Amino acid sequence: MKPGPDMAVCVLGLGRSGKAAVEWLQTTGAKVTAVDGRATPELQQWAAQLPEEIDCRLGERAVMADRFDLAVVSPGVPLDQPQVASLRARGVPIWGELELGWSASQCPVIAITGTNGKTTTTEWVTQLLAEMRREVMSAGNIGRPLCAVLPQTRKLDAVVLEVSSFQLETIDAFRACVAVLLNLAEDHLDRHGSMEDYVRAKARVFENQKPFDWAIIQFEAWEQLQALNVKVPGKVVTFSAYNNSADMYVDSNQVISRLPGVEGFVLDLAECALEGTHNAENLMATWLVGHAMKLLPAEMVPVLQTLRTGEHRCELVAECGGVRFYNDSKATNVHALESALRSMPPAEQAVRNVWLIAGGQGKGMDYQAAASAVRERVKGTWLIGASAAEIQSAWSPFAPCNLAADLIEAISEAGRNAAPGDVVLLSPACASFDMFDSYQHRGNQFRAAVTEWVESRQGD
Ligand code: UMA
Repeated sequence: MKPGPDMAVCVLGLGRSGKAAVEWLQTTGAKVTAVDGRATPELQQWAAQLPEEIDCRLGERAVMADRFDLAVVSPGVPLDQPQVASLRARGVPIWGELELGWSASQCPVIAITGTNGKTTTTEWVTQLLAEMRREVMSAGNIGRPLCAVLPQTRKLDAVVLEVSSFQLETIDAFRACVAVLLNLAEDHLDRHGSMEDYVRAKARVFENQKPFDWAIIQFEAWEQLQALNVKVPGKVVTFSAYNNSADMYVDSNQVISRLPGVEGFVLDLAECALEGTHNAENLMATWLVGHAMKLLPAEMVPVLQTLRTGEHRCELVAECGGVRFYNDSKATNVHALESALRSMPPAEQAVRNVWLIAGGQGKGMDYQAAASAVRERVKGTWLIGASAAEIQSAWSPFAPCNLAADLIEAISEAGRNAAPGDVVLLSPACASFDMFDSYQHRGNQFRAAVTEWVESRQGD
């Protein structure tokens, strides 16, 4: 199916994805109806500059009776939402914005998914390929919809896409020549209902691959797919920082490969300025994508040694009186919090040196899953947001749990209690939308409030 002048297309949800889809569809001549449940001033302004032939309906939540040949839904629109359910019941194909973008993309796709690390790995793969003089660009869940970069894809060697389970739920023929699954842990259960459904949504990244495509999968995630009997038609290559049965694994801080043609030592992790096993795995996945894209090991290593994590990912934002403050606002699930706790620098005398600020909008996750990391590393917690009480009851047996009215109070309480050698870590294990616009907004507020708090202490 190819959107064109003879097609009536409904676009549901007008956030970044929906707007990009409408703007792309407009260039194909399709008859577009653009719908959003909200009618914010920002959306009204955007709608006002659209050409007249686009039927834009803001604030519309009722089920539509119109006839459509295709519906394009944004990742944030659940598939059981009444408008989507009604379109589907009438036999209208439902595509996500990712499928629409892929159907019009003119270059090969590298797709990166997983519960955690996908933004970092997408950035690293893009950087690695760019430094090796490939024309590449990142897009997708990273914040830039594929539909927004379609004109550029004509001159790219590849587009590196961060893809989420929400996006993968609504693919049809989407195919990546290289697809990566970084890890699988509980997340978005409020949307997917069960871990099995979440895993099956993630595994769809592989479903349309050909036998010559690459499926780069964390060893433990591969075991989870096999337990569910998920078929992966591409060439499977596994990696793991925990299990040396994988095709690429870690032994005494050295990355070792058993891939045909590149057997043996690949990379010394001590020469990479990154903490934590999660970053070792993100590096291995990056190397494996480079390998699939025909880069040579010797040319990849110097680039891998320069890679760093971005903002809001265990980012050191201040140090005051021997206390370090880390912003890990990107940790929106329990697994990401565990990785952050395990990668925090221990104090000379004690491993239990973390004052943790967590909480926010929950996603149906089991906070008890972090119990052992909390017990090992956390001296005390300050909990904020809608899920604070639920987290308090899950973690109280393992560390002192306090409720804070907001982020500012949490920072000042944690900072006041911290001793030299301690760490104050914001790693919420929750989405931000109950108190902030996004995880970036939450991280920026944290950074600003920490800076203010540190300055106020320096005046003491
Ligand atoms: N809306 C309706 N009806 C509904 C639900 C929503 O009309 O029933 C409307 C809202 O009023 C709003 C629009 O839909 O105007 C929002 O759509 P959206 O939530 O899909 O937001 P976008 O701005 O299009 O952002 C999406 C991704 N958002 C989600 O998956 C929730 C962004 O990922 C992504 O960067 C962007 O597309 C570009 O591809 C964000 C995210 O939180 C970062 N992703 C999750 C994650 O990483 O954990 C999956």
